[in-house]
Amino acid sequence: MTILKSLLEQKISEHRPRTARLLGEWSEVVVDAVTIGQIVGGARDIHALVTDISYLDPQEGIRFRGKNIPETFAALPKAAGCEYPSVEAFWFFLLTGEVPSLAQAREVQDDLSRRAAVPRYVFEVLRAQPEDTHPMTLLSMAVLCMQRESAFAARHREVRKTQYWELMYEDCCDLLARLPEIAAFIYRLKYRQGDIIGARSDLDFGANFAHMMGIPRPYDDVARMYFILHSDHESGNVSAHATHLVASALSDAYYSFSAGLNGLAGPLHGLANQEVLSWILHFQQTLGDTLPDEDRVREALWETLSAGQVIPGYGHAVLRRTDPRYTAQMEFCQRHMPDDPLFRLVNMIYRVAPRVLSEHGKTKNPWPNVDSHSGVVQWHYGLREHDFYTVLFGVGRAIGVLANIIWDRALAYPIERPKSVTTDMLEAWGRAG
Ligand code: CMX
Repeated sequence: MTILKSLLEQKISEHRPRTARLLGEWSEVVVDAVTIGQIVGGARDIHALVTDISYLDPQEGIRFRGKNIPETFAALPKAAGCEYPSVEAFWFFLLTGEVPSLAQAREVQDDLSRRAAVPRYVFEVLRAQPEDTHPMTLLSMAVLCMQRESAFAARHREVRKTQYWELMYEDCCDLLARLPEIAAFIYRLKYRQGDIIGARSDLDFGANFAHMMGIPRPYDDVARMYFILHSDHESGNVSAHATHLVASALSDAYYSFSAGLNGLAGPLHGLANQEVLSWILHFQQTLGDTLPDEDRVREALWETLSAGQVIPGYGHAVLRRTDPRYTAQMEFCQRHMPDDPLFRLVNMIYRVAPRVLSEHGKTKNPWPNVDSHSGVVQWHYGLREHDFYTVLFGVGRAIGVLANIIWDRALAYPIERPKSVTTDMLEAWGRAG
């Protein structure tokens, strides 16, 4: 057994009594009240889910296992010559809450490498799709068609419920390990005339992805940074919640993650990073190469708002400040590409948009989210096909949601089934005050 799996087993057995106590002693303790506004308004802010993998504070942003983004990057081990920790180190950290040594991270890398071979039929399924199929559809399809490989689906009836997590762990590791090759295949099939670059088993997750994409250094570090930043954002966002919801029916990791990807493909969620780039490029086309002044940016923002559109990459359902995932990418750009014209334009928009959105007066959060910066970095390193950007988000998101569904099975969380009511009932409660 790997160190990761045995440590995870230990953490799970230490944690189980806590869940048992919550259910046994404190089950009836009231945590939250629910208003009609929340019932009609997308369950916003209702405290109704539990995860220990990450927590999102509205002011401070995300913490992974208690560490904010700079603390996470500083704490996790980095291989020689790398600016960012490996995805493998981060996977160990999310699953166990413990910072691995470089050797432990390397063991995860070897384990994932052994699992990474993508079945041939996946490539055949992808090649068979019409040329204009969206890359997110291809990614979700690739994940879904591997469902026949699921160890959980095949064997969960043969084991005790307390062992379910082990089958889920096997599936999640297999699935995670295959994603870089699947994503890079989709990219090169669609945008590089099918000129596929084979995987290398000696490289970590980020470096292997960069290699298969055909993009030189420092894109390996861009990939590590990007996947870690997009991994998890607690449990209520659409992709995490959809994955958890589907898994709660004892559906396996393939069914569950495919569902999460389908949610990520919505323009109000992950697809926003594609929309941001389209919006900025459209704006840049009308201006030429010159950096616009603040008045021109303000005018363009108002044009979008007056057309009844949202400003993509701004606003958030939980956050009420600049997203620290935005800041982390901005700092990367300041170090590596300070003079990039798109980076300078994004900075200019950042100076103007929060004020415009505040004047517009609708959004509760006028500050940028992660999606308003992600495309700039990708564009700079030559990845200019922006309908691919959400696939990158999806590969990163796998790390968080797959860690979550392993713990869901370990703690035997039941099938999710909130109660719905009718409009008549809400009106009656409304009238009664
Ligand atoms: N531009 C214009 N209007 C905005 C806005 C924006 N960026 N963000 C919110 N609003 C509007 C909403 O559309 C809503 O208007 P209506 O009352 O007419 O429906 C109003 O402000 C209130 O919305 P809110 O409570 O502030 O935000 P929600 O929790 O409902 O929605 C989000 C959150 C992210 C969907 C929304 O801010 C948005 O559409 N942003 C643009 C798309 C985007 O960047 N999405 C990516 C989010 C991060 C991610 O998940 O990847």
